[in-house]
Amino acid sequence: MAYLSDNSDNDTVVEKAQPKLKRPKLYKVILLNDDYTPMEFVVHILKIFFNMNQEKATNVMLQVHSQGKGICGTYSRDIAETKVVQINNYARENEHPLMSIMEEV
Ligand code: TYC
Repeated sequence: MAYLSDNSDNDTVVEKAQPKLKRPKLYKVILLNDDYTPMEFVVHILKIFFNMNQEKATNVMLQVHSQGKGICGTYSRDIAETKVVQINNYARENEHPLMSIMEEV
């Protein structure tokens, strides 16, 4: 959009207004530690839901294990919500208490 700015000297000045586009919010998908889920199952989750290789998945799993939680990735709201639901359902189907949550970046 364009508009005429104040012009005390009567010159016509056309300026561009800033386009009013807001960046979509981003959400971290976070894995929480627990005492029962086997380490190999957590590594498996990180590989299938976040496309991590063995080394990366192992590092993230150990970070969650030692720090209590860890970031798996950052996504739009819809993608983050879907991942959290799928991970929590998959863990439950396999009878593990593993939990993921999402947090706004
Ligand atoms: N603490 C678990 C164990 O000792 C392993 C684990 C890691 C569980 C990460 C959950 O998100 C998790 N078997």
